[in-house]
Amino acid sequence: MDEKILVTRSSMPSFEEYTAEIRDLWESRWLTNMGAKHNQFRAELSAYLGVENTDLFTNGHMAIELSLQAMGLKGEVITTPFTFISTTHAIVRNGLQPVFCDIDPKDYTMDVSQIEELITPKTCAILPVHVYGNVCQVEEIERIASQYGLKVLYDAAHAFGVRYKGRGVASFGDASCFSFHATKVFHSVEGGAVCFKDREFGQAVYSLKDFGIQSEAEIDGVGANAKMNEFCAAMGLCNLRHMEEVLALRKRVVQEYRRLLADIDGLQLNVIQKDVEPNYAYFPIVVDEEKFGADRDEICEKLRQNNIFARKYFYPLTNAVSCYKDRFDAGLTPRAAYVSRRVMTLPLYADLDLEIVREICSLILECKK
Ligand code: T4K
Repeated sequence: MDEKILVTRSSMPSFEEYTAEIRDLWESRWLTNMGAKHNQFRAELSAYLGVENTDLFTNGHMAIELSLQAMGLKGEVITTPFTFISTTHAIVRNGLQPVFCDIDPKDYTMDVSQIEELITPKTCAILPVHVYGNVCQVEEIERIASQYGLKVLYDAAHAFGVRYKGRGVASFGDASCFSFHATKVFHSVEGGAVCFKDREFGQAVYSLKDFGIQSEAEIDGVGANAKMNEFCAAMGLCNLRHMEEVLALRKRVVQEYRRLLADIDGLQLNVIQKDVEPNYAYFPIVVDEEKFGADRDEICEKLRQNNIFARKYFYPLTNAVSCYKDRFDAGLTPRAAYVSRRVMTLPLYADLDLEIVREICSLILECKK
């Protein structure tokens, strides 16, 4: 392959569409601190996602971190280690204790059958992740949370636009956080959002993203600066207009991967979940080296030699990274550890040529022994 094929490539509106969107910023000179584009983007997102309330942030990480803070939590948070490091960092940076639940080996989300045994008198919340856009078992999580009086904050960084039983995925739980990073299905260059039901939570999080400022003389929270600026909101407004097109293009890529890699002994493809309208965010494969005859790392290397850069999302587990050395025990989540050692995500983006998808699949199949 002459050109480098990376795991993803940002979708963008045309240059003309974006410059038209930002033109009035040269008139208003209002560039950040909850300007007109911020407010318009926020309203359009609530409508698109089918939720009552949305707030915007500089990135998905700050959405999670400040949402946890706004919930006023203390103690232990049950979560998954099979995620991007942001999820765990957000808990730890709030002075909370992550308690790791193992994953379901079929869809890689939290294994809900193990949640109750992890609950202690210190448990205050559950932070599940709709990993790869796969929807967690939201009904069972809701049942457990209401039985034990726990908050539920979903990390929905991968799940933009996903619907479950006809409902936007962010309408479940107390709140759900999205990432609008450039690598995501939908992006605003950098950006993030929280969708929520409770208005008091909304007021708290709105103030926390602006240093905890209530009014000029009243600062009632130890906040941060996590406001989305107008240029990012403008990119979000443009990209939102093209969501259907982007989803259709991504679907075409996923279908081609599925056609060529289905039913290969030793390769587990991402699950097709019942009642879920997916967003084709990632294409993970889990390689069983005994059945396939080659392991995940060999396949990654073979692709790399051919200028194709798949990624090992999510390896290592967040409970096994060096900054948490001696603090957590990845041995307590053995199924997550199994998947993490064997998973890789293949290149996937809207304008990925199907000819390249076919080449990637034949390189993978060449590794089979
Ligand atoms: N929770 C979960 C479950 C998440 O996955 C994430 C983020 C978060 C929370 C936190 O949300 P944010 O605070 O990030 O909004 C990337 C992203 O930076 C990160 O957003 C994402 N998850 C994570 C899974 O992936 P890296 O370090 O792997 O990105 P990088 O720079 O290697 O980029 C990957 C590929 O994307 C590149 O090979 C090419 C392409 N790319 C990259 C950039 C920066 C583009 O096409 N355009 C770009 O501008 O973390």
